[in-house]
Amino acid sequence: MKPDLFQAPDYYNIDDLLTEEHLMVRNAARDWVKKEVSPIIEEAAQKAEFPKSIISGLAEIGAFGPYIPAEYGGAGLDQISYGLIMQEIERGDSGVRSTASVQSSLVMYPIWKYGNEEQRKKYLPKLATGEFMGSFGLTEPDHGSNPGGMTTNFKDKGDHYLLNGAKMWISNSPFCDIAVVWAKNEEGRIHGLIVERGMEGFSTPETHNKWSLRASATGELIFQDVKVPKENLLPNKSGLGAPLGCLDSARYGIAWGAIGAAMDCYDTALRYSKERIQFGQPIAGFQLQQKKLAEMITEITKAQLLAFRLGQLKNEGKATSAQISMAKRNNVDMAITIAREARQMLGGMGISGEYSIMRHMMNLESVITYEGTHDIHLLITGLDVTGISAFK
Ligand code: TGC
Ligand code: FAD
Repeated sequence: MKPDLFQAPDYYNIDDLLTEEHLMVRNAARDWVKKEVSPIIEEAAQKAEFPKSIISGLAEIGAFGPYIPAEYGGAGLDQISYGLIMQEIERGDSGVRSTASVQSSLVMYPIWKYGNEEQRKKYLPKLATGEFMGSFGLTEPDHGSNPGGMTTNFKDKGDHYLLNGAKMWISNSPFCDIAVVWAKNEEGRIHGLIVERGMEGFSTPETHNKWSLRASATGELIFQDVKVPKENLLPNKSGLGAPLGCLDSARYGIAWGAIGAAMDCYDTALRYSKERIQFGQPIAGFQLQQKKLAEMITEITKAQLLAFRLGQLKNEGKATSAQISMAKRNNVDMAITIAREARQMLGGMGISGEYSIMRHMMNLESVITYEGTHDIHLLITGLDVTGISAFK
């Protein structure tokens, strides 16, 4: 892969809106990605391997639990810092950002928000350092967009719960130490359970042959009469709103992360187009190429402003789920469109692993699907503005 010469676009001087802390956190993540992710990520993606060697670095830049309080090992940062970290990591690779999103928003968040003090103390510090890695099991083979239909279930056996069912498409599953699993009790009420690797009847087979998110490990979570200790049930929230609340936090991070992937594609295409000579001049001088670049920087700037404002609302505790859906949907769509256009600007070189664009483009096919598909988020906005659900 070519050396990482990334220069972040900031057309509307959004850096002026950031605090010293935001800039420090963002720059630390940016430097780390350049030094530790860029040199290894292409090979990891080609081999379809999650590069475990970066786990400790992710922990050091605060990517595991950025907004979790320091008393539990988190970085104690605000929501804009969290977003900026996700942006920088996804600038490197969406799969690496996935690992951080799952760990922070889908594993640490529910333990912090819905767990008891013992659970927080037992798991959060180890998750923050990466000593424990987590996964989040909501999706099932027959229930993706409609998680409320899940069939994974647990029965009260007196001194323990007996868990049965299966989850699929689970990021981090093949190597996770713990899984936050959503399952129905005998009354059909959804609860979160912490399942630990090593529990009898619990297995995590890897899903192979992915053309997308190849540097992230994806797999299943299978439960065959798994005895889960009663103290592993998250006691403080139940119902579908519990997992969906975690998704709000992860979707917010993705709204920022997608900007990172788009910035990398734009920056690569801009540099390439100024250097690539055809018909005796740099292709950047042709109107058709300028149209692509001008539209890219316009869309990136709009996405940055959307994410920044959403971050302010989140910091104030005012961001609604529907606002988060809009930002996730818009920013991922923006990024995938830019990746496709940027790939064309590199001509044949656009499909080569010498450049990051094709990897981003393929990764974004997962990002536009997981955490709620593009169409599901549109329906969430539709419901919000009309008051009428078009899901069912
Ligand atoms: P609905 O009747 O609308 O809602 C059920 C209950 O949930 C509440 N609720 C929310 N609460 C918090 N945050 C949200 N975003 C919420 N959305 C809804 C709602 O108020 C209600 O509460 P209550 O108290 O009245 O019971 O549910 P529905 O069955 O009609 O479904 C609605 C729908 C389709 C929007 C929802 O289920 C959905 O978002 N589907 C998409 C599924 C999804 O996003 N799955 C993601 C799996 S995890 C993943 O992809 C991780 S990838 C990680 C990575 O690698 O980065
Ligand atoms: P389906 O729900 O079957 O949807 C198929 C199509 O139908 C989509 O286009 C969808 O938009 C459309 N559709 C569905 N319902 C409606 C409707 N009411 N109206 C209109 N159109 C509709 N899940 C986890 O729980 N944890 C993870 O860590 C995780 N990681 C993932 C990693 C990867 C790489 C991928 C690809 C997925 C991951 N997922 C994870 C699962 C992901 O959240 C689901 O794939 C996603 O929610 C969509 O579900 P589905 O694939 O079953 O598609």
